[in-house]
Amino acid sequence: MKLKQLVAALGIALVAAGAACAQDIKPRLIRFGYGLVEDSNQGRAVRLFAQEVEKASGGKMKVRAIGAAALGSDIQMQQALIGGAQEMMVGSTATLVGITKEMAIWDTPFLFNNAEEADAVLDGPVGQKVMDKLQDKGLVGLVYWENGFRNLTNNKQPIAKLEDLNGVKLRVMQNNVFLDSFKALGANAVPLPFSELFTALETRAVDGQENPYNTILSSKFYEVQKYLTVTNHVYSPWIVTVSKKWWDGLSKDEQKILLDAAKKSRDFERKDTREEAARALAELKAKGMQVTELSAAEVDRMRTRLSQVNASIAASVGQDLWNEVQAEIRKVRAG
Ligand code: TF8
Repeated sequence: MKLKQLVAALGIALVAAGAACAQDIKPRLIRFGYGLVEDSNQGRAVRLFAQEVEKASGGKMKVRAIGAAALGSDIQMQQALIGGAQEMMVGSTATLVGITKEMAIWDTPFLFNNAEEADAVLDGPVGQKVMDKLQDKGLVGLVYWENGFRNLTNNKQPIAKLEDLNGVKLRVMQNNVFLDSFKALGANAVPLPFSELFTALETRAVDGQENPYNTILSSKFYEVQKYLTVTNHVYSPWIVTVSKKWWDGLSKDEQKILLDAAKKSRDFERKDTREEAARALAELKAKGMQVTELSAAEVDRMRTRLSQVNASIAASVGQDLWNEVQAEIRKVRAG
């Protein structure tokens, strides 16, 4: 390096260091838990978040990413955040319904027709409003990520029509909307945490489950499930949350670093998830899964049957919130 360049480089380094000093950032260790394996869309996005936080804080804030539910199921981690024993996590909004009932709005079957509608509503004022409800309960929501449109797998028989679900023992998330939805479809719905799902499928304690293609692939459900039916029955968001107890002790600069990194991770995660989802079905077929596409008539029957649960969702989240979400969706559809 020439002297002139060296001086210039030093100058830049000094300015950067000065900026970091002017900010109020303390050494912090952030335990960030999640349920899927490291080699998953969830794991990749947590790693990106960790890198962004370390970069923006000049290495002062360190994120320890802990996957595969090693810190517990979604529900156990939520409690750890509320109590202040863990700083951050990402998990399904569906598992938060016991804490914040408004989250159930996102479990409405066939609520969104596509990912663009989901992004617009979740990132818009109603999505923020629902997220902010967490604050009274000791959690701070930062951003929604995409879990994705859910599809059905089972080990009993191909599901090509509603009646084929009769008596199928199906694991659902620990959430009443999912329980009621699959009961309405005729399945024998069993709530279980995700962390117990692979074993439950393997030992045939349950016949089937429903999750996006990405998860069916990353969690290797194809090893223990033969049949996949493309239902896209609901769009599942993930949500990145922080312990409010811990968040309230952070400086404004530190909070901003986390929020900015969370937004970057959201944009990365959605893109990554969509790319993976686009090729995952072919991969699942290649791994030996037998895929059934439902006829349009069967999708309609399923949709009609599932609309039975709408009234109870509206009652539990409040009719006003229900109406607001419907209005937002109409706005997005109108372009
Ligand atoms: C489920 C969810 C899970 C997520 C994950 C553990 O079926 O879709 O994949 O909550 O964060 O439980």
